[in-house]
Amino acid sequence: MLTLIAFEAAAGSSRPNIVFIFSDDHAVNAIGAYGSRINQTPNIDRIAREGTILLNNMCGNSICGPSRATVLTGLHSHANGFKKNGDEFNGAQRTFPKLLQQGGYETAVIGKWHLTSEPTGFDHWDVSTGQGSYYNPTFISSEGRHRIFGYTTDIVTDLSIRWMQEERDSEKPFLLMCQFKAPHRNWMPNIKYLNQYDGEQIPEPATLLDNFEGRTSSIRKNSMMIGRHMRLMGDLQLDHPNPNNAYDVKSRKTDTYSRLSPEQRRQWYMAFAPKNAAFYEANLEGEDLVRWKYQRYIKNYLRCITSVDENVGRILDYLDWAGLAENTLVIYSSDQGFYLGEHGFFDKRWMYEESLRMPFVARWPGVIPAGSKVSEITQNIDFAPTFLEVAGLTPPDDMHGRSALGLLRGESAPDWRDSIYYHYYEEGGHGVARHEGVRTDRYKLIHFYDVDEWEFYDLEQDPNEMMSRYGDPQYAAPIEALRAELDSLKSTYGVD
Ligand code: SGN
Ligand code: CA
Repeated sequence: MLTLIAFEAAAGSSRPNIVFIFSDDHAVNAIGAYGSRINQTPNIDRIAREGTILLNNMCGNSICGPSRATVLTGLHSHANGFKKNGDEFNGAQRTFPKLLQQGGYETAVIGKWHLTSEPTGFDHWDVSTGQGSYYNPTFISSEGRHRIFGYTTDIVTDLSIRWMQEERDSEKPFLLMCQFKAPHRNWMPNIKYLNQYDGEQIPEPATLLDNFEGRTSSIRKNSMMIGRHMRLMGDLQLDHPNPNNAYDVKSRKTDTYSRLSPEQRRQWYMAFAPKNAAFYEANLEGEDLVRWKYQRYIKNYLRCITSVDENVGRILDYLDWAGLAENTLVIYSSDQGFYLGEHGFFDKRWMYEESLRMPFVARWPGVIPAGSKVSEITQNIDFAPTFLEVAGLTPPDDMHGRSALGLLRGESAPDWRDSIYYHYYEEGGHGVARHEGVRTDRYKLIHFYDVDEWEFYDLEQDPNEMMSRYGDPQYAAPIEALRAELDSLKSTYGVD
């Protein structure tokens, strides 16, 4: 059974609320607090400024369902059973929301779930069906399906605020998991931001035109290139809706705009029709076409983030107004990172930095020192034990992760881990081969085990991972050390 450990929060004797704001595919490279060169996120940055930022936080399997299953269980994919999207999460297993609930917390999850089975361990749940829709989305709760008119990120926030204000048991501390669909593919912004960034050039990543020299055949076989694989129709709005037909043929086929109201369709037409006419006029080819596609993609991705950030601001504002800010741990994170044109990619899955890294900023006044930074290597296996300790509960010993509360408080942890284990299991999605690997503060070793190809990077010398050093005699010692570390991590976590 759970034991309550002595709870000593500077903020008071009552156990804190936990508001976990989680988005989908938000890369650190598109967050101001992480040094974004391409956008501003004042509200997410506010959490970091008034709290802390985990600078080296990573996932264990860079894909949606698996990352979420790990967050809930504190276990790597092989142990929680959810290795790839489409698997069914075993809701009978131990999760941190269940332990919080048993420990006296009121619990809720609102927004994207994507774990196939119904949520368990929540007093209240109201989640998107599947991936969810950007416009006029359908939700499913214990009472059945319902559809709400409006824009997804606003709606998930409305439902979250309503639950905190009107629906929860206010006698209990609470856990709210507020989980946005955005900025997931196909990057549909809110009407009011359809013209944000018009006339601007968003800086390109240095590796947009990567030719994959110096790496294995595995990276070349991908199907996630902005140039070759991102669709002009569906992904890049060249099929803007026809405002005169309720459902034109293209919309019905791709389902891109079929959920939009006539007025929403008209706004989309006004925003994209002129830009699309200019695109056809220009007749771009080759690198020029890749650069145009990058601009169209990144602007829509960033417009989606504008709504995410705005709604993070609404939640912070609500917590202030309701007098909850002082005794609430609020976190902003995302299920994995994403490629914003680095290596010419979109999507995630690889163990390369941009999708491996997960944002994590957290504020808890009086406990987390304002403006602090954590450099230790943390991972999504640590979320569950951290939240349990925050709630005054003892994290079970057999969770793979470890509570990072001490790090969040600004304490040093000399025996903190110095490497993480990674394993991507899906076969074929976006042409990414299965792989596992290990990363330390300086080095990364990746094994594409189906084809037995290895890559090794010195992140200090080569932060963009453009040259694998596997087999380079100069790196013989660290390569051997990382191979041993990989074996050791697998035995620690019980990987077959
Ligand atoms: C969809 C997307 C993919 C994406 C997966 C997984 N295609 O299938 O690009 O990799 O989701 O995303 S789309 O045409 O439907 O947009 S995840 O976040 O759920 O893991
Ligand atoms: Ca995701």
